[in-house]
Amino acid sequence: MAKIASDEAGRRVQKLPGWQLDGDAIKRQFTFAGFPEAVAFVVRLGFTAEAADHHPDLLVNYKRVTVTYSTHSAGGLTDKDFDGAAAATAIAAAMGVP
Ligand code: H2B
Repeated sequence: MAKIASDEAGRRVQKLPGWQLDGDAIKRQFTFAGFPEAVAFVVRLGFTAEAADHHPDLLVNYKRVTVTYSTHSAGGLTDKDFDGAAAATAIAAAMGVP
């Protein structure tokens, strides 16, 4: 999996609402109605991530979930991270978090 150059990564992240570059990673914080919804999101994204064999870092703070993607084996960002970010965004949107 080819590492994406930082200028290209900057262009791609701008197309993902709420996501930002953080060094060699991309991240976004999602805010849900409450803790159960935040945990449900983590479980749903967890199954999607496992099926894709590409796993985000997930931080739960009460009703907020911070999702961080980077491809460890590539030492930076790859297509898999942007696919994962799009999947996380879609799961949250389906739960009413645009
Ligand atoms: N997830 C992420 N974010 N980066 C990786 O390099 C990675 C992964 N590698 N999930 C995968 C699993 C690898 O360990 C397995 C063997 O495919």
